[in-house]
Amino acid sequence: MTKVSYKRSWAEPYRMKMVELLKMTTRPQRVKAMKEAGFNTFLLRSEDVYIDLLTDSGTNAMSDRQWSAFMLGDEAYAGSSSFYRMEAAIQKYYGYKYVIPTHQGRGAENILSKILIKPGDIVPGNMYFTTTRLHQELAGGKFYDIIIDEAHDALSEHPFKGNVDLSKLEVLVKKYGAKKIPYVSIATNVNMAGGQPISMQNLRELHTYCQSQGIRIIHDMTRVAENAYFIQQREKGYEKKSIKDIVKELCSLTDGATMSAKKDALVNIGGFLATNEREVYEEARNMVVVYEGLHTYGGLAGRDMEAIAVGIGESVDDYHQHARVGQVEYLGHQMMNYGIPIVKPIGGHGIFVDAKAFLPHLTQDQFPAQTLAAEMYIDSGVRTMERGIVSAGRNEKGENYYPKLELVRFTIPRRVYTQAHMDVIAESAATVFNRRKKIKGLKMVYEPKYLRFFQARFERL
Ligand code: PLI
Repeated sequence: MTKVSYKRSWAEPYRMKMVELLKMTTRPQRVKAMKEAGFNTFLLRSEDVYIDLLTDSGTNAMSDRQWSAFMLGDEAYAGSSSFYRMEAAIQKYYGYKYVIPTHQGRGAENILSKILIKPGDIVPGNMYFTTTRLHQELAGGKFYDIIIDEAHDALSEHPFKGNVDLSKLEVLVKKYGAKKIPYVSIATNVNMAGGQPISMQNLRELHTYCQSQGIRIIHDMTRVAENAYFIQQREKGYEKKSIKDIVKELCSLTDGATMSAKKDALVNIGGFLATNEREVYEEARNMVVVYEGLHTYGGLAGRDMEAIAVGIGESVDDYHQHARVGQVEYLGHQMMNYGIPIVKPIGGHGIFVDAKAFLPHLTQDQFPAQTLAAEMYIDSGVRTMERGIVSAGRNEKGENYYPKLELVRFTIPRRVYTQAHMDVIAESAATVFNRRKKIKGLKMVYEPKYLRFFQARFERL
């Protein structure tokens, strides 16, 4: 393979052969749509959206090779050859021994949590993710955040904000004992911190410590190749290593994994659970039948497994990652040039705008991030997502959590939008930024009981 030259501009290692036409809307149409959606971007109809940055999950564009592989899908109920091709790709690129397919990431989280966690157990992790933590809690565990403090600081420029603070883990081990900790939950490229990576050195030190204590490391490898890209770019000794080799090394320092293939692996649906332990595999193989489907399809069509097998290979290509993260960085730099406050360093899957700094005249109770997401849509039809007080919800006493980070996520789907789209997004953010002082906050007029950010409704103050 030719080495990527990072001295030159990146460009996409593909060209377009089919395009999806979008509906263009006017400002009055968008004002109406936003009102009807109760100022919640989750409640918009996607046909009213011009550039959809709600999530990078399942929104990727598949390649010609993935679409061709679709036609090879073996839809047999049992023993599908598509499963064996997906299993072989996972073993080859990630190195895990045993594989159980699931319909998406949370299907794997459900099964693994049920197998490994007993009521009263402690699950430390490098920041939570919503579904991951919920499954740990539903299995009777309690999540503890052991990520470094810098991860909670939008302004910290630490190159590896996904790192674990080992002293926080040692405190938990001393307090509860290693037997109460079935595993440490490690995400590669930490979503909630802004798509921030863990370093190889930090993971190696964690691995050594966990081995000495007899504690597993379970890897949420949803964005592992993007994490590997940052290691290649930032960590000493990895400059000349390929993303493929770095991904394999990351996985080798962990004992098992859950994966949402809808992100890194470049597909629209799918996931899996992987483990190196025979007993865990045997149990998972039995349990998947209850929740997902037989152990050779786990809720997926044969064609989905074919697309995952091909997508995994494409995701570890150096040129692909250079263009993927390069595009996110391009947008981030455009926004910084306009003076827009964003979480730094720029993450792997999106730009996280600091809504508290963007709209300092709004109190957190006036929902600055929710407000900004609504304003972005009205300005240009760009759909983003609130990650602040609305997402954080309420505690057991019914009081609002007031999270330190009040963010709007501009998530970039893979291989979907062009550099010109990035310019439009940045210009729109700048337009909103220039009239920020005139922007009024929101009040919540409908609040659902669970995961309120999906369906809550708001009105302008
Ligand atoms: O959406 P799933 O069930 O395939 O995967 C759940 C999931 C697990 N871990 C991490 C780090 C995620 O980011 C994740 C899903 N993320 C979504 C949907 C997102 O919009 O970020």
